[in-house]
Amino acid sequence: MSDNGNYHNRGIETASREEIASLQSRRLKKIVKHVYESNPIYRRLFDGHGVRPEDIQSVEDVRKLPLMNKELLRESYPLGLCCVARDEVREMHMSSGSTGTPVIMPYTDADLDQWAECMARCYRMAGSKTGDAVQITPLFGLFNGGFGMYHGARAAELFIIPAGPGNTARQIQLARDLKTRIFTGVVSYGIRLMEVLQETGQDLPDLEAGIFGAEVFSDSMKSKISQGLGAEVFDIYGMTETGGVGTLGMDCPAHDGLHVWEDHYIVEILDPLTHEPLEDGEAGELVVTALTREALPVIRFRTADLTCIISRDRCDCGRTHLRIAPITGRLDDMLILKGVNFFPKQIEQTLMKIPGAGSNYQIIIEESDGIKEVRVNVEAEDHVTSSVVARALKDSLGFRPKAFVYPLGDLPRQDGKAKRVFYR
Ligand code: DLL
Repeated sequence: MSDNGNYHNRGIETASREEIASLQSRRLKKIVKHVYESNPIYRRLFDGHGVRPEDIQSVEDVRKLPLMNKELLRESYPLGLCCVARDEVREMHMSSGSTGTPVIMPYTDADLDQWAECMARCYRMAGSKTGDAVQITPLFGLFNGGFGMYHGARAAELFIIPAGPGNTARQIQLARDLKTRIFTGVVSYGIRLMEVLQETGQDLPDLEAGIFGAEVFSDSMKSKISQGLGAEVFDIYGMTETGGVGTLGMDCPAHDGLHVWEDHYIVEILDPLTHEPLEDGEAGELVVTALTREALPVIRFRTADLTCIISRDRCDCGRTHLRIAPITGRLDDMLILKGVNFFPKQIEQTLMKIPGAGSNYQIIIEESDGIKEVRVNVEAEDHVTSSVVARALKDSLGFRPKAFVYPLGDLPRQDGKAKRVFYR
């Protein structure tokens, strides 16, 4: 299916809006029937909402279906929502469950192909060509990042270096020796790689693209990593519940929003409180219906991720699949302080614009006697003072948090997704 140029599947990636809508309608009907007939939890959910598979005839009918959230997936741990026989399951991944019971995502053979297809489109969109070396740094394990990037790289016919995380000095050596063209990882790993390159005065002469995601990614952090690596950086999106990394898409070389693979997913943006649909351009909660997965297709899944639809027009890259804004944060990440609502991403965006500021930071919410204060710790070069940081934050947030500057390399780092917000 590989294509010349920057498409993995040119026909579908550039299909007209009418073709996409008609495909979505057919697939929605089929998937609703599948989950209803194969899983008692789905059947109860639909019956309780007074909707039957026959009521779903076109893509607009998606709004007749009930919403589901992470809680339902957790309650049905381990495989309660699985819609295929157990002997059809070939692989599983699991979300870390930092807030409670984990969620298991089972995959059939066809699901693994669907995942690989979505990921391969992302690789091609980032400019990779058959035989290019890709260094995959997310964990290979229950986390979906490593294996998803692996399955996709097989489909995109890349030369896979399954490095996993850590040992950055060795990763750099490998990348130089094997002429790595694409680095993939969680955003924090992109930062780590950039820092070690800077510390050791090395570069990666063959690197063309960095594909990073799994964490909130401000534009200023993105351009900083791009400069540090000397490569174009892409923001890749996906989650365990939709089938993993890359399933929901990535930005293209036009870098004007993330293309969502609409032949595989219907996305809606809803008001998080009223669940009413929002207009394009209005920010709200992303709700996703998986159209082509077999083992556990989520239906109107409330992701808790905040974004908006930027455009449904054909993009400069030629693709027609709609574009969403980079994720602002999760609903539960919103901080309210001194009457101001804000997301950690705004703090990141501001810090990364301060000349001399490093890439590692922490946001600490201190609460005493019901009064909340925010303290921002950031690594920076010697000439950056805490008052410079506090002033920059005041200008963007509207109130002045406490700011503390640490020498570069002093704040703790962890493998995998970085923890940025701490409560005391
Ligand atoms: O983080 C999948 C992934 C792996 C994406 C590697 C990109 C790279 P989960 O662990 O299930 O899966 O976490 C999913 O992470 O609901 C978002 O809140 C957040 N997230 C994922 N990608 C992005 C992104 C993987 N590009 C949760 N920007 C999602 C912002 C992201 N947040």
